[in-house]
Amino acid sequence: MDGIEDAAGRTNPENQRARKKLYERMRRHNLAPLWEVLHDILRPAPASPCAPALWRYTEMRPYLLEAGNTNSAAEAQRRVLVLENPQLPGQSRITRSLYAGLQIVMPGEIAPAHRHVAAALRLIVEGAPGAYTAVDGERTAMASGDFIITPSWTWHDHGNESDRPVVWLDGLDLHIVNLFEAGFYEQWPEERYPTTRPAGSCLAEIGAGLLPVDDGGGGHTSLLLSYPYARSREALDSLARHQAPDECHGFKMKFLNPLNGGWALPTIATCMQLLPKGFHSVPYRSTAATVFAVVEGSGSTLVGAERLDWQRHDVLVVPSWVPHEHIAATEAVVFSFSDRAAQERLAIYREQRGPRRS
Ligand code: 1HN
Repeated sequence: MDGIEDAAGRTNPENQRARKKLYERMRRHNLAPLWEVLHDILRPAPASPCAPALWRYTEMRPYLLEAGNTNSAAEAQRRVLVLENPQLPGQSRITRSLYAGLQIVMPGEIAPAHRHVAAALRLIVEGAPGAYTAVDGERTAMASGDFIITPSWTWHDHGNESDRPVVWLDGLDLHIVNLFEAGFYEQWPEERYPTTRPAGSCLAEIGAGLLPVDDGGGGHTSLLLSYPYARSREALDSLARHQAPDECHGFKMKFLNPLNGGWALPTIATCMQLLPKGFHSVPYRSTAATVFAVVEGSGSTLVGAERLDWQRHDVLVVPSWVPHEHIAATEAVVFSFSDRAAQERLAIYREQRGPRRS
């Protein structure tokens, strides 16, 4: 590189002064030299500023409860502790493109109705009979391990009619929407959006693979809003009974939009995986930074040079293109989400299955 620089006269002080002056004059016309920044813009492979990180539920829960007793859900709009990537503080990001947070709704509370372009997913951590989220006027029950979606621009409020706090993990595509400067947000004038359908209708109908005959079938988002854990667990067990585990993922299944066979949400890919006791995966990496949330069991994930030891309800993040492997100490079930769905739509997604490290 030095030789080329010398040939171009870069290291010559007189030349450097001339360049500086050129750049200053150009800047007045909003022009900048690409050759000074090209090495930062074009990299041979993704070099994420994000760090691998682990959030322990035993450490987060006391803060959540304290927040629950400090302000009301109505006052806070959404009472959430944001899981911030340690390398991106103050940005409300767990990865460059995704938001994650733990939300608590105390007994008797309502998180008021609103809607936004950003789509949301919920993984229920501590559910209870009587806890619900309502999407466009239909309530869905929140039990531990359930996966529930809030599609883009749908009215939603959350309530807790049980006698204990309910907690869930939120994931949103906020930073994708904001990158495109396509965000809108509205509050409903009352606490709750009016009821439009009986609780659980969409699960009873679309969950049975049935749709009123003349309905269009929706767009890019799943019309099935709830994927109860009991059924996800059964599906994983069923797969494990007739198939060998994938060497990188164990038994990993994606949450489907039953109307088009694609991902449940158009931007965020969501999966649930079963890792048999003692399973040690072959390293894997992809361009989709991934958030993992432990539903059952314990184990470790080796991410680059780090080892993250996880237990039930912990959350961890693996940055883009960093090889990682999972080791299950007990049988484990792990939920995950990433921006893979958006990357596939943009035709930029890549993955690599690596050889085992010696
Ligand atoms: C939001 O609307 C919810 O509806 C949760 O529960 C977290 C984080 C940022 C922006 C909007 C919710 C959110 C959010």
